[in-house]
Amino acid sequence: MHALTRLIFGSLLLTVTVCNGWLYGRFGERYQETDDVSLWPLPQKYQTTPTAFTLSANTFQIVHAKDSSAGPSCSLLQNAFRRYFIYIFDYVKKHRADQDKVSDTEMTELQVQITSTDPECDGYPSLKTDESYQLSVNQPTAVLKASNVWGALRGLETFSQLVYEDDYGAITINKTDVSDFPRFAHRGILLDTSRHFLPLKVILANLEAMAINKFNVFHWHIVDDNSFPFLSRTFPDLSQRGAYHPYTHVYTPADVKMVIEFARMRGIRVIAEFDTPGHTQSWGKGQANLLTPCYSGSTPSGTFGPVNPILNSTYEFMTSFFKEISTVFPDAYVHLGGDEVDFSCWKSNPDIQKFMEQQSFGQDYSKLESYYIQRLLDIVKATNKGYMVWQEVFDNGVKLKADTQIHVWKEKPDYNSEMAKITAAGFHALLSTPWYLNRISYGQDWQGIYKADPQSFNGVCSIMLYIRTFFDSSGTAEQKKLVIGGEACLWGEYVDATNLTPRLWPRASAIAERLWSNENVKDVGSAYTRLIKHRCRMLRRGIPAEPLFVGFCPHEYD
Ligand code: CP6
Repeated sequence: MHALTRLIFGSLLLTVTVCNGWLYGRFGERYQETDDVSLWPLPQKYQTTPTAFTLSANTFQIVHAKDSSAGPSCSLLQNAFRRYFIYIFDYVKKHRADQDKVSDTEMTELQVQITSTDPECDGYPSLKTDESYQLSVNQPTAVLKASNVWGALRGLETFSQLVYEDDYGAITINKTDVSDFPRFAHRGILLDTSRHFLPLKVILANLEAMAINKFNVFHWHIVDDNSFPFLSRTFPDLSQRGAYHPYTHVYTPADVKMVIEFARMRGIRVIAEFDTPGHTQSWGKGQANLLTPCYSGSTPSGTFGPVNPILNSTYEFMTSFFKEISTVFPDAYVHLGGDEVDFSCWKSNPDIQKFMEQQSFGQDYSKLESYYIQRLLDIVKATNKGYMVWQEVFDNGVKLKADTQIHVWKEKPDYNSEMAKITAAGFHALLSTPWYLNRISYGQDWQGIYKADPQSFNGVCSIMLYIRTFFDSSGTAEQKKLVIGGEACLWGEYVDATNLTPRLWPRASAIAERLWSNENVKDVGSAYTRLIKHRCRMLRRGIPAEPLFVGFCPHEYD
């Protein structure tokens, strides 16, 4: 396809997007878009030129720079080099024979230079990880600089996105400079493996798609009411009796290890959620006396409610259980849920009623919920983990550790005021309300998803914010700093391996750009053009992402 070149100067953007575009002007960068290149999510800052170089699979290499602190013993990088080499050349190999045209403008090398003394090859990414990188594409070598492997992974993805096929089918990259870093540190996707079991390969395929979109947190909503697929070594009966199937529909310790390592290789944290005291029906099958017996009148009805908060045995169980969890999942945070607790069963139970009286809780069952969560938080704190919780825990006034992350999901009250309230109280907040991808509707719902912003709770545009912060230092900017990011949620009631990937992609990509790119990047028209190409790229990489609208992809039936 003809490579139409458009040059848009930063100053033009300044006049077009009056209050939002000023950052472009200040950086003074200019854009060149071709029909073939499309970066997603858009880097913070980049400058590209019409000067084109060619790449050949027989000569091109991704190598460690001489002065890099990482070398061939860094298996994380070796593995990433191979992945991106294949993405750059593999589909070409399949479909073209004559790729080795001699060229005097050939680019033969991408040098990867890790600048910090500790490259973190064998470590895990965290909330504090520096994911920034600088990429300079030039002939005969391109240089990718990052302080650690995590930034290098992001830069390799960007490099691979800059490569395109020119009009004659030659693998091409333009002279380009990129300086990039994420807007938010927490850019997550929630998958739910309780409503439907998700085979390991579906989870791994979506971790790969996440890396392509620069997501960095896999929020694993691993168990819930419907099934308990997590195989606990301490309490094997939980999955033996609580999973949909005791052997085929469980995640063994080896499976969990594989997910964590596959994610680590892509700079993705795995945060497991063990949601209590509600959403725990499946726990009751393998752990006697854990759930509250419900009563009808003065006799037990045979059904069970939330975790029983009045028994010591409950807290002894939770202590052993979360001790195991703290060793299985290396991330510094665990998600403890705490959402949607149904009080009717607690209300029906005479022992609970007696306890409510003793504690002077009156008829306020949210006090009982808080009592439970408070004790649970102390248990988890003792395992040296930080915790995330759904917003109800904050709404109910539970005393929380200062570094607690509050996860906003409810429609009411509106998420902006909830985000404002949480950050005003000094807690870290992350947003999911507008990003419930399990909800579907006819048309281009990605646009509304794209427009939502975790920091929209204060000020309408950046210049307003700037003026406000300048004259009023009462904490607005401080509040915004407490927003760590957001998560796309794909709840599993209507989703299994057959429809998960196309339902998630490219709709989650809209969230990826919101959470990575500069806050000024919000033009839906420009996003549409790039997202169509990004979706075609995902198809080419084997991810069955659904179409945005009518049209076709080059290579779609190759
Ligand atoms: N499961 C759990 C769910 C949901 C939540 N928690 C949920 C609520 C509303 C919608 C979708 C999902 N299925 N454990 C809420 C956080 Cl629309």
